[in-house]
Parts: sequence; structure tokens; C-alpha cells
Amino acid sequence: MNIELIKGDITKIHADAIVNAANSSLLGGGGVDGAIHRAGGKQILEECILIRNRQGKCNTGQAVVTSAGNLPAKYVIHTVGPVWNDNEEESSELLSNCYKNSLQLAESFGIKTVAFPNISTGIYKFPKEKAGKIAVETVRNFQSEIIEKVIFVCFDDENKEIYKKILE
Ligand code: AR6
Repeated sequence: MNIELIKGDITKIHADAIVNAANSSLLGGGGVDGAIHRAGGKQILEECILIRNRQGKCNTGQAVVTSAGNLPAKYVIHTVGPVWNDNEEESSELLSNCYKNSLQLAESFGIKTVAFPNISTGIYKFPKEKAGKIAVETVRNFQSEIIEKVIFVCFDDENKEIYKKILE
């Protein structure tokens, strides 16, 4: 799996799938979640509502998939990151699960390129450096015959620099 690092807006990325840092309601919110729903249009929310009706809320660390509405991507994988708290071990495992479960779901859809935002490092306050290390380690450890490329899309310079150092 190739790993690429860019700074930018994930809603503009032409990948088979972009990942959304959602919340367990799956019904939208602020940050990257708000941006994806705004740019993607109502189809994404309608599919999220169908998933909610079928399976209920999405637990932290789990992932679900919808189409991508008006976005250039084909799919949106919605995963729920952990809210940072004092239990570092638990938060770290849950964050790793977000990356793992998103990649597993991507594989099951035959997805070749996946773009990730820096899950949990905004409103959910996960320390950026710790989150970056977990993201890179989890992706590097994921063996796939299907996924060819993972793109880390950083929205801010700080995360971009952190990822650059980790990937070097
Ligand atoms: N493209 C790429 N990355 C972005 C974009 C964008 N358009 N916008 C923000 N980011 P956050 P969380 C970055 O807060 O911490 C929502 O309300 C941002 O700079 O979006 O997982 C959900 O509904 C940060 O580095 O997600 C949940 O309630 C990263 O995306 C809650 O926020 C994640 O920040 C989830 O919090």
C-alpha cells in the first residue's frame, strides 16, 4: 500500500473513498463531518438515516459506508473517533480501530484508494502527535491485496508537519 500525504480539503479529493470523522449519531455535525455533508448533498444524510434505522447508532471505532453524493469520491466511509479522555490506552485502541475498520470496509467494497482526515484531532481533542503515530502505524500494519493507496489529508499545517516527520 502506498502512503501519500497532502494538505487540503478532503471533500475535494478524487479517491475511491474518503473517510468522515463522524459521531455515533451518523446524522452530521461540525468539522470535517459538516464539510462532507454540505459538499456532498442530502443523499449522504439519507443513506446515513437508513443505516441508523437498520442498525442503530455507530459505536466508537466502528465504520459504515455510504455513497458520496456530489463529491468527487465514490464512497464515504463514516467512522466514529474517540473523544480524548484520561484513559489513553482505551482512546488509542479505539482510534486505531477507526483506521482498521475503515480499511476493512474499504476492502470489502473493492476500494483501491482511501483518503483519511486526522480523525479525532479536532472537536474530539485527541493530541495530534499521538493520533498521527496511531494512524500511520495502523495503516502500515494493514496488509491488503486490494487497497493500493492511502492518502492522509491534513487540514492544518501542524498536522501536515507531524505526519511528515512520522512518515520519514
Ligand atoms: N478536510 C480535511 N480535514 C478537515 C476538514 C476538511 N474539510 N475540516 C476539518 N478537518 P473534526 P473530530 C480536520 O473536528 O475531532 C464533528 O462535529 C480538522 O482540522 O472534524 O473527530 C463530528 O460530527 C481535524 O484535524 O473531527 C463529531 O461530533 C480533523 O479534520 C466530531 O466533530 C478532525 O476534526 C468529531 O470530532
